[in-house]
Amino acid sequence: MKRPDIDVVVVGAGFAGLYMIHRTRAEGLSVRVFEAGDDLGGTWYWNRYPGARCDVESVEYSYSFDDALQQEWNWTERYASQPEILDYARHVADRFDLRRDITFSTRVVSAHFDEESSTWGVTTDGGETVVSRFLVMATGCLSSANIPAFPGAETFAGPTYHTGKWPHEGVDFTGKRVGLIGTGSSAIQSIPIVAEQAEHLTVFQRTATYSVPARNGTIDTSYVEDVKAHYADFRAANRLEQGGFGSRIERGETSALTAPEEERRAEFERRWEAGGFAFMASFNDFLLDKGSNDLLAEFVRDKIRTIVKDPATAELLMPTQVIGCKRLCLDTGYYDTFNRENVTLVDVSTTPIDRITETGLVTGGVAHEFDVLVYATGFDAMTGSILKVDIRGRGGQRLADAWEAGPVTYLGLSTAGFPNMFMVSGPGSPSVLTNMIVSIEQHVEWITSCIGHLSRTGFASIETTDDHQREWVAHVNMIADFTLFPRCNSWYLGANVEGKPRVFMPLLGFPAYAERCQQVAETDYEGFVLTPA
Ligand code: N01
Repeated sequence: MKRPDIDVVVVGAGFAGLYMIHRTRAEGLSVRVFEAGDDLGGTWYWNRYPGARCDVESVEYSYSFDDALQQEWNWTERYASQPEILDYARHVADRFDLRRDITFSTRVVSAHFDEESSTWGVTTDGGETVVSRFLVMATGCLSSANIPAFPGAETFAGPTYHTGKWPHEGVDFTGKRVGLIGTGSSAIQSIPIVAEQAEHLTVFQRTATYSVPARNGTIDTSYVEDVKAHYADFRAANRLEQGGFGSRIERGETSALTAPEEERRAEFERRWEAGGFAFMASFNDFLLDKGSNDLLAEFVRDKIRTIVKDPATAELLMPTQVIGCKRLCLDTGYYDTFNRENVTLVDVSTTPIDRITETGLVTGGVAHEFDVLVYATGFDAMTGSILKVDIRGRGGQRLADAWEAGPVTYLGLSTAGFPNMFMVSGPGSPSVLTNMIVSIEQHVEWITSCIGHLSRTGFASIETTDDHQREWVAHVNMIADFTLFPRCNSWYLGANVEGKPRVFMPLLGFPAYAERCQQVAETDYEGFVLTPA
């Protein structure tokens, strides 16, 4: 029988891994975190591309578990930049003495379950194997870079970068001709800044994106004072929101279809001027009714027509898909950047990228030349980083095989055949459709209280069943099917990665989900089999 070296091994030292340390210690258990980077911060450690910042307001995108922490930390901008969020993560780690349980620059390569001892043997790229009772994958939803396999990619003579693996020393584009592939959130934030520096920027767009002004700026101190005076209530109200944030957003309670045209336009206009995600809340049915969605989409297209001077470029920049079924982008000067003389937009939807060459790329038989290539091509979302680890459960079954037709989980927390393994914000949980920190706190609290309970009551293992996870996946998809979300080729569906099974992965509706998790815990972990030691 293998004897565990430690109670809990956690993979990843982002916001989830950090909070796992704090809560596991509070349960009186031992924990060790392995982190591939040489410092903590996860998403905010890796995504250092120009302009990287959060699209959830800073007073909300922060931990709520400690009142002194939320009172003492001061954000400087409405939407925090990557360096400031990373500083915050470091501050939290130091304040709660978290670093001593983290092993940096170490990637977990495999985790194999031993049925006899109900333990996980976790092996790192340094050759160390640790035996733990529990394994927690805190690897993040958007942490496995997606770089499409363009023929000839290795022949490009200049430097190449992916937005999610940006060099720590930064990149100086001065005097360079830059090619940038992609127009998602990362591209939309970086394009205006790269354009200011570069001699020329060519953007290769496959799908045009809806973007709304962020209206970022110095944080309003009287607003912060007010939030801080009522922080507990503010957090509690946010946890009752669909996305775990935005309780102070004014939400329209009627359909856009019933509002008189003038009133509707005025409301859209008011929200466009205010900036941020509140734009999607002017009426209540944008993600339920295509007719209503069309009205909002057309408003954004009108804005693009007004902002972008060249009609052909404006036409190309106009998205046609449902607005909101891919993550809405928030920008600072994105569309206006295409009025610059040194920026060219190239459509690669009808003529995909044929190949990368030594000096650029070829699309539709036309060569485009540049010195530097930036991939803003997103991530193998939600499952990519979990499946990069060779995880084997009961009977040596590989997780990659169990998920061959798409990820199957119960509550997004656990998967059958893989006892004592949990995922933080896994597929099937609200995760990416929420303020991630709210979801992370809810998951970490559930997982650690479950592990604490099992330890106190003498259970060796916990595992969900095939039936429960099948029902759960059906539930997640049924809810998505009520909405317009499945209508786009989004990364929520795995549609951005060639060959990835098409399954809607995140669950809509944070409050009902959190309630369900609570009920499960209160009913002796309904849906799980608990095995005594
Ligand atoms: O990635 P994306 P991202 N040929 O997948 C294109 C969060 N985030 O890193 O749409 C040509 O959105 C692809 O085209 P298409 C946020 O949740 C948040 O930008 O698949 N193009 C798309 O344009 C976000 O949603 C923040 O047709 C190809 C782009 O690459 C998520 O991270 C900031 C291609 C990828 O866009 C991911 O955002 C940044 C190909 N073969 C990120 N393959 C904030 O908080 C892909 N593309 C503000």
